[in-house]
Amino acid sequence: MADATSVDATDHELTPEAAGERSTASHDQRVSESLREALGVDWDPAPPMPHPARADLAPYTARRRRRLSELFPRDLIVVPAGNLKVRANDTEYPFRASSAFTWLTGETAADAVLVLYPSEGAHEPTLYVREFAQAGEPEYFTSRTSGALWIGNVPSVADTGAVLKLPVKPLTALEPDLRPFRQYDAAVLTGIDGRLDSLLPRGTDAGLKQALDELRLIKDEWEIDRLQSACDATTRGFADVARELPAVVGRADLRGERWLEGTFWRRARLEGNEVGYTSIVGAGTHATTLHWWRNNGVVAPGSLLLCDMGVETDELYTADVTRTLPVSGEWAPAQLRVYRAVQEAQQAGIEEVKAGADFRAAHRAAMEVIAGHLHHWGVLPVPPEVSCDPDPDRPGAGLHRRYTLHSTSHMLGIDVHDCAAARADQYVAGTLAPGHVLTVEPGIYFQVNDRTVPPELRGIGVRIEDDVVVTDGAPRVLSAALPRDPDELLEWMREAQASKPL
Ligand SMILES: [Mn+2]
Repeated sequence: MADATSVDATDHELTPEAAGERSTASHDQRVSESLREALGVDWDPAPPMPHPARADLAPYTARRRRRLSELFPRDLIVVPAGNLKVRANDTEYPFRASSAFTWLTGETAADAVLVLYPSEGAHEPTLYVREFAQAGEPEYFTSRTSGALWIGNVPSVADTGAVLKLPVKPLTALEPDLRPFRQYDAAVLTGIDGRLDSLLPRGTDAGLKQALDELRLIKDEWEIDRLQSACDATTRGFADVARELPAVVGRADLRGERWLEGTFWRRARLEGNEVGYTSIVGAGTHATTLHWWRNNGVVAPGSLLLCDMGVETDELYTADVTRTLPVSGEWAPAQLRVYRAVQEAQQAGIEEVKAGADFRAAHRAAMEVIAGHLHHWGVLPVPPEVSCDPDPDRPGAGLHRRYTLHSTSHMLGIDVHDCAAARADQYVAGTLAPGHVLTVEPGIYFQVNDRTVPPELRGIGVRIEDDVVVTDGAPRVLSAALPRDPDELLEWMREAQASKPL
């Protein structure tokens, strides 16, 4: 940061007087009296900042708020976006609004709060948003966190209301508006905005978090369109990685995994908000570590590269996709054997993603395929039907999990592991319905130090992950543009490597 003159490191409520007298950051210069006076005058209004939300969103958020309202007909409902979090000293992490808040409003700004006021069996919404200090106000120049000159303007209250199509007030109105409700048992999404929690000391979750996660299980058409966009951008990011892969293979002077992580991240920033979760880029034996996100390894020739990466759109919907690539552009026989087994398992899983099926059906189908191959290879010492028996007390049950480690599916949406607070009967023990979006992501992981595995298979890790929508008919694979067939994957890599980056 090149901020030589700011006086306001952390306290955006700093008074003009204090701003003139204090230098709160160690590297700041004091603002002279003359400068402070000069900065207060002779400005035209700061250029307005259009609200970034899509114009077609408002009818969907209105419907979502109505559905929430119906579940809590008499309650004051309060859902905050959350606040900036300190990374170190006076620097913060990039802000990312709470998922339920954005789902209900389309807003993504820090400190914003949605309040649904009960009114005759329904609710009247008000969105409170932070305004930034404008030209002529002292903090226009002096505040690092809310000075429009310092960090850029934000959309006005009026423009926010016009785009999101709901009543909007400045954040300064929140405290007085909530004062009559201090003794009220409000339903608050707690633990996200500490200042808000203190405004409503009797507020409790009251089942709100669970209700919101259950409402979010079924995606509307707008959300599926955004998830498709996330998958399309993710597909382009994978092509970027495939294109740059040859440049890092075998380069001991480069941290090849880190380079490729950066390659994907650039695509995520170009086409969306960010990556939806920390990218996993594991070459060679790192592919057998499920959450390998140190991404600091060398990409050795002849190894496999497992990339689990997803672009999060500006509206905060994320893809969650994994491909495992042979870095030198050809499969070694042992690698191909494992890859084909995982692909067969994934296909069996995807075919179970249909309305009326158990959520766990895809997992069962994928595990039966994998256990069959493991047994055939002499790795699994019991028949697959024994290992896949759901009765944990049966001798031999679950032994295949040593090599598969994780479940095959989770819901996907604004959160990569979406709707985690939904009750089991609505989610993991429930039934699939049109509008559910889930991953299908089986894997086989042979640890390099596993004595139960034939030496030629040790150190091989393969996962294939796609994002699938439940429809009234066949499953719709949002990430289908990325090939999964091992031959098509090689052809796709060659095409990417023959293409120009821009
Ligand atoms: Mn996943």
